[in-house]
Amino acid sequence: MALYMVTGGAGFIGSHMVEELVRRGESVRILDNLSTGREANLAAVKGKIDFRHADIRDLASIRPLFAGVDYVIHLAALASVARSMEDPVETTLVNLNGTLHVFLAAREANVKRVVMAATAAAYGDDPALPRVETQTPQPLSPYALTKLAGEYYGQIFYRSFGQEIVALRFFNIFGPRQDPQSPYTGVLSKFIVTYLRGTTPTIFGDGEQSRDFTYVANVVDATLRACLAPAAPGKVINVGTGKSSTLNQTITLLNTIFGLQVKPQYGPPRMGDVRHSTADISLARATLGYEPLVSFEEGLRRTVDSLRTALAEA
Ligand code: NAD
Ligand code: UD2
Repeated sequence: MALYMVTGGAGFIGSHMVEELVRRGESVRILDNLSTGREANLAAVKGKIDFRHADIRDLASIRPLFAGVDYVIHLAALASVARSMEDPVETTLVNLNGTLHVFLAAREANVKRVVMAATAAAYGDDPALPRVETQTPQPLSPYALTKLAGEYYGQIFYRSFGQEIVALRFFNIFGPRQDPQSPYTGVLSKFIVTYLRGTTPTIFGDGEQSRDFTYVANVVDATLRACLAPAAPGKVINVGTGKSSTLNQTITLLNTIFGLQVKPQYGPPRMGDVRHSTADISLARATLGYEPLVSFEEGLRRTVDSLRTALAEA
């Protein structure tokens, strides 16, 4: 049994990561300031985890939390393009300074490996598709830039100190507990809530923008593989499904799932938006032995069921 620290473990992706680690019998310590995460996300593992309310912006306060930790899964961040356009300073302090603090504290505590959540946003609008890790990044938002800078810090520390750090470029992750109440949440959570409440989904732009929507179980599997895979340290690795859907196609699929004929309303495109995004997952397959476990359609059906239950119980 190893001790895993999950920063951001009370969040959407983090809470699924924690649940799977507990299911596997690992020890888990969570570092989270509950700024967007919630302890309710951890209800299924109550009493089985070591929760520490802390802020990665404060290096001195988080240092002691790394004692005895074997692996760090670093998810804590302000995870929104739109929010970063509104407040680039706050996003920089959390995503860039905070990530540097996590890497420093991990090295001082002799943590075996850090796996950080990076993002497909780093690619920006490079016309080449699917996205390959060797493409030149073109960040379009402070969010994308700060996550990319975290990748660079990881590579610097790996090359200079041999610190084992892996960056996983998550594509568009969705699933249960992606907070439908947050104005910054993922588009699929927002759309599903409109279907469940009988309101109308709004598409920013013409709806032909595409995303590699990746169900959360896939990213949990890839991340836990990256903690142990021998060839992963020092690398940046895409995690997606290798397939993409446009928002218009997504509305058509939701209409099929709900048996409705919902017509979205269309608004102006959003600043900082990427037009198309699809992952090349060859490196994840070769380095991690990763293979997507749950398809977009199956993941969407599971998420609809989960949100229907959550809203009914609210
Ligand atoms: P989330 O907002 O649900 O989770 C982020 C967690 O970090 C929350 O629990 C929040 O309370 C915590 N946090 C934020 N600032 C903190 C701070 N200063 N100190 C300590 N904890 C802090 O978001 P998510 O969608 O679960 O994203 C998790 C990670 O995955 C982020 O790094 C995000 O950039 C990355 N990512 C997400 C997606 C996606 O589609 N959801 C895609 C690519 C990358
Ligand atoms: C980016 C990253 C993703 C992740 C996320 C933050 C890319 C390709 N992806 O996601 O990896 O890091 O940031 O966690 O950069 N939209 C609507 N209507 C709505 C809400 C959104 O049309 O009500 C559109 C939005 O303008 C965008 C698309 O849906 O074109 C996806 O938006 P999102 O916020 O779900 O995620 P995105 O792509 O910004």
